[in-house]
Amino acid sequence: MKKLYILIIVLIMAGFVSAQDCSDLFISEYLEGWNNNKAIEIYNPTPNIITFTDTYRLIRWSNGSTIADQDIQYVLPLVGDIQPYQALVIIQDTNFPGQDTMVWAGLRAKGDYLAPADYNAGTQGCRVVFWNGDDAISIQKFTGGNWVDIDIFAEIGVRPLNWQGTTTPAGAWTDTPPYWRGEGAYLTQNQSLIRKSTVKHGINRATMNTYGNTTTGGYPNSFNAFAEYDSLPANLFDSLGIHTCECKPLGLEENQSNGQVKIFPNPVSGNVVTIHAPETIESIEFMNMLGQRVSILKLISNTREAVIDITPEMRNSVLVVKVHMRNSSVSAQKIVVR
Ligand SMILES: [Ca+2]
Ligand SMILES: [Ca+2]
Repeated sequence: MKKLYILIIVLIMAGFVSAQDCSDLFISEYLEGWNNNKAIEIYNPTPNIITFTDTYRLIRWSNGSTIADQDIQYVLPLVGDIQPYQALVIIQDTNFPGQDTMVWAGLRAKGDYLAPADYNAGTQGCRVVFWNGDDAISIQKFTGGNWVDIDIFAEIGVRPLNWQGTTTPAGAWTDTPPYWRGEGAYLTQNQSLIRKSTVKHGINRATMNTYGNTTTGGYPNSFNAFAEYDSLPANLFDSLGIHTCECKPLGLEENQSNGQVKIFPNPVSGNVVTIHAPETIESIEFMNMLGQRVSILKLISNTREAVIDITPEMRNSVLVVKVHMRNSSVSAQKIVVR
């Protein structure tokens, strides 16, 4: 009887918790830079155009708020649409001299979607793109007559502390459990966080409340950013507007660069393999013939050439090397490792 009871609970949880892979929008990059350099990147992991209008909105849950969705200033309706596998960048619309601090030109150039930048205007969405490290953010979808969180960044209802154990100046979620207490390195302040390419769906309320047993640490009050994001230092805008995700199939178009990516030697008999690409390399994956990933390497520096050590797991096999480049093209080639 007890076993059956547990099984039913597990089934209900599974139904609740797991959003379907590659089926709806999620946050692919979070940027909290200096001054008003803030950006959020939203990714469409589906093969279809998704229409935002009347269906999606962005909310900033300021300083641990649980009721920001009831204040129009913290709710930004999204309009227009997003193409398949596109990453769309939302920034502040600081066009005019007189704004307290302007968005830098390098970030401005990456913005697809401009959010209101007058914090005190009292208007719809005027306080959304103003996070400073201790705020949660969510994408909501209008479904079944309700607005539902389909992806949550950080944790709604929690305000993390600073290193002094207070909330002024603003703290951040850190790399050290329980992540909200100000210990360790700040991850949500003066950082860019890029969603890992293995992430295929957002975090909803049910997932957020079961962090403890899933990806990010111990509930309550836990947001382990590294469970789903990689970090870059502040004010780097290079990766805005593009996102690498396993939802995107390798298509013909993407294989065009195959001829230009050079991998040598092949077969590999020594301790290293060298990869030379026509564009800046973002990451390199090694897959076995069953499609399982043997290893992945993310390149932080801007380089078109990588020299990679051959690990024992790579020996005596045929591997597919997928090279993901900054311009979103991907090349896949087979190599033989002896
Ligand atoms: Ca805040
Ligand atoms: Ca990106």
